[in-house]
Amino acid sequence: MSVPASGQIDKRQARHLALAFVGDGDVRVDEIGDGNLNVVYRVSGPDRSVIVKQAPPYLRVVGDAWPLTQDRVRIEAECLRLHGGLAPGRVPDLLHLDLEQAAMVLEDLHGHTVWRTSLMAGQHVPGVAEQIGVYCARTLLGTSDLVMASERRKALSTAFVNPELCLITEELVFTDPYVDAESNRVEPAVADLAAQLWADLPMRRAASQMLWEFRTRHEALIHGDLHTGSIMVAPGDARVIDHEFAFFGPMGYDTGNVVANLAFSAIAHQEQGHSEFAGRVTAYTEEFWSALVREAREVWPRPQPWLEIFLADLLRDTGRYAATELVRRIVGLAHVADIDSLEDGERLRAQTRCIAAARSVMLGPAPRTMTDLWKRLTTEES
Ligand code: SR1
Ligand code: MG
Repeated sequence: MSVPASGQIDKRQARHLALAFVGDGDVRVDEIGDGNLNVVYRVSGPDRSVIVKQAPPYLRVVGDAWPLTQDRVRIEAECLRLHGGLAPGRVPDLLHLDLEQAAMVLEDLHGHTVWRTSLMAGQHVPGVAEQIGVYCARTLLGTSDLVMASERRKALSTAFVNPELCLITEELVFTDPYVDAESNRVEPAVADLAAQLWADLPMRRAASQMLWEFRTRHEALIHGDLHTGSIMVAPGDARVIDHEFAFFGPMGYDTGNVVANLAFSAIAHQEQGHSEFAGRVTAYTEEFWSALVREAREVWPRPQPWLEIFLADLLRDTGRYAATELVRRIVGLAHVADIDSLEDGERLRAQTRCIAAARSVMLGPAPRTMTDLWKRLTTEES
């Protein structure tokens, strides 16, 4: 079946792709995606339901004006296979890949919720923070030169060159939020905060150094967009989705995204007076980091006596990348619902705290522990 002129598959084509998996008969197709990049359908048949995810040759939310490579589907599929092999059970099953239509058929995680959604609702989902810590340790160390055979890693590095999606991050995370760029979305209430940031030379210097590191530190095959909207959860079962930003980059970018997005949740709940759930989010962060450290000790190559240095460096980078995520979600193009959904006064306080916390972590001393980092990210000012 050929791709339509729009470059976006329709319900009929989604049904066709899914038919072999859902059973012939009464088949229903619903468009369910609301993401920035792709088109997502749920196809339900007599036997089961599956997800059909397709990448049009442009950014879905913008359309033709922002062309984008469809090679992102191949990268997502290959990363799903590789990360799924290293961290079994932590990604959805890839049932079928159709490169011609830039589409995949995936396991439907219909009992799961997007983690951001359950965090915003204050729902406790046990076990998932720990599983994400294990996922990060296994995928990051497992695709690094510490664990993966050098020849295999060099062969893989060309398959994951991902220039167009990296450029999105380079611009939207490390560049535009630090200047008065057209792409930024700055609410009038935070205009002064944004102007102060654009005049803040130490912050601009730190962000441009991190842009350099993001471009040049090919440490591991990272997910590349590991916020709480890229994680689906059910009690005791976390699944990581949306691997299209994957490339060989700095490990701390993934761990920093996890921590920053938990920080958005904690800050938003604190501002709403939900101190108990904010405390729960603090516990998630500790569980995430302890599991990561525990698993890193398991997979660490015994002959290399610098594990403690590695962990200290990763903690520092986790803080620095968390800081850039905090900044870009307040003054950059793509915001987070945890903060944007707050009422005016609460939102302004949360936004101000995010920028102040980012500054303290980006420019301050390296954190000694996750507890130390988390306090600097989330402690309420008196
Ligand atoms: C224009 S794309 C905006 C954001 O959506 C993705 O999830 C990435 O976070 C990207 O920065
Ligand atoms: Mg996504």
